[in-house]
Amino acid sequence: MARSTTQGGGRGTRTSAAAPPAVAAATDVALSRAQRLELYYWMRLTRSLEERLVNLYRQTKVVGGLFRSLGQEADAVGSAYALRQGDILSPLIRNLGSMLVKGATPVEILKQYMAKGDSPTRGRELNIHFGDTERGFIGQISPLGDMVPVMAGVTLSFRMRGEDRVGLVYVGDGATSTGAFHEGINFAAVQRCPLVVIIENNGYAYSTPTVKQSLVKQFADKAIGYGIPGETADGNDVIATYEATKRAVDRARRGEGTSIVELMTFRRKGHAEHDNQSYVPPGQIERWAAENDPLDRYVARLGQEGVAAEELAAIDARIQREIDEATDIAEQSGVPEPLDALVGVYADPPSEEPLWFREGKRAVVEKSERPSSWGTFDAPAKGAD
Ligand SMILES: Cc1ncc(C[n+]2csc(CCOP(=O)(O)OP(=O)(O)O)c2C)c(N)n1
Ligand SMILES: [Mg+2]
Repeated sequence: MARSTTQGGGRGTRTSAAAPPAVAAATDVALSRAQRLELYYWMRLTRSLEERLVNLYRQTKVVGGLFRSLGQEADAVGSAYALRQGDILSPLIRNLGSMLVKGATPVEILKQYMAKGDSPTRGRELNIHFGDTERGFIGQISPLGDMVPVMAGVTLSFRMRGEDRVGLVYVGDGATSTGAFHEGINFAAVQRCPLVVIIENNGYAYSTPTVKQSLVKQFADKAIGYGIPGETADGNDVIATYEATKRAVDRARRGEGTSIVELMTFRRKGHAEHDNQSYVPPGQIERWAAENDPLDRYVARLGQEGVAAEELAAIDARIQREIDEATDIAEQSGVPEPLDALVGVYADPPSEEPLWFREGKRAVVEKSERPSSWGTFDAPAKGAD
């Protein structure tokens, strides 16, 4: 087993999500100064882009729900940063940062959230439900835990083809209670799939706190049941997150199979923007914001390492410019065409000539213009049987 750290919690009572974990001293030596600044860029971009989405949501320009990763930016960015080009990750709704690291662009994200006709899924899916295997992120499906068996299959194919590639799948604390999680991770473990399972322990699944989700002390302890390494890391420390994930990624690439990495963090916003979090004990959100904000912590750390405040301000200004430009472009796009709903879903639409309901000529069109398999809507003639 790899090192398994535990934070907080007595027997059967895991309190870790209720209290910010202690700030651990990091021992990172591998990341260059440019890479450390890059980590800052991705985290700040994630937060600022979501703040722009909140503005658009309040202007009713976002179609559907808005899911925030406020306070979880380090966990998304640090873990995705441990992958190489060619590796594949499977994000969740709170992994905007991971997708940005893997090459998704702000303009795509904005168009997708606004369901524009030229968004990645042309309005057929919302928020960050889209994928691009070339860039290395696959489209998520909503049933919790189901991406674990999907990614077991993806990484089994890497292994069978002898490819030097690794997969990473994100699951929330809530998703660990599903059958799909268990079946997928067990299969990946026994097949020695090069898969890293990131459990984002953010304290809640909708309104259910982790203590009502599972009695394990840490979710990484579940690794014992699958015979694989498990490690818990401070998910609000981007360097610690990167390092823990990198250890698991390196093991997978060396042919040592599947691992669990549990990242301790906290969901500071509701499940989505509509959720007022009335079920969260008073003071808990404020405490995480004041004492354990991943960006505040990283800014303080970069300052100690000699990065000037002006350098970070220049990155912030660049991000604002990029988001403003992306918003202008996204706002100019139109809505999808109705027929886009049929294209590329299961099969292409029938190749027949335009049908009566598309042309508005129902009364004059013969029944035979419709594919026979579609049936007819004609009422029987009066007096017929
Ligand atoms: C099998 C299944 N059950 C219920 C849901 C509805 N649902 C969507 S997100 C969610 C909570 C997810 O919590 P968690 O896995 O901890 O992820 P988080 O939202 O905290 O990132 C639920 C219950 C679902 N999508 N799939
Ligand atoms: Mg959760």
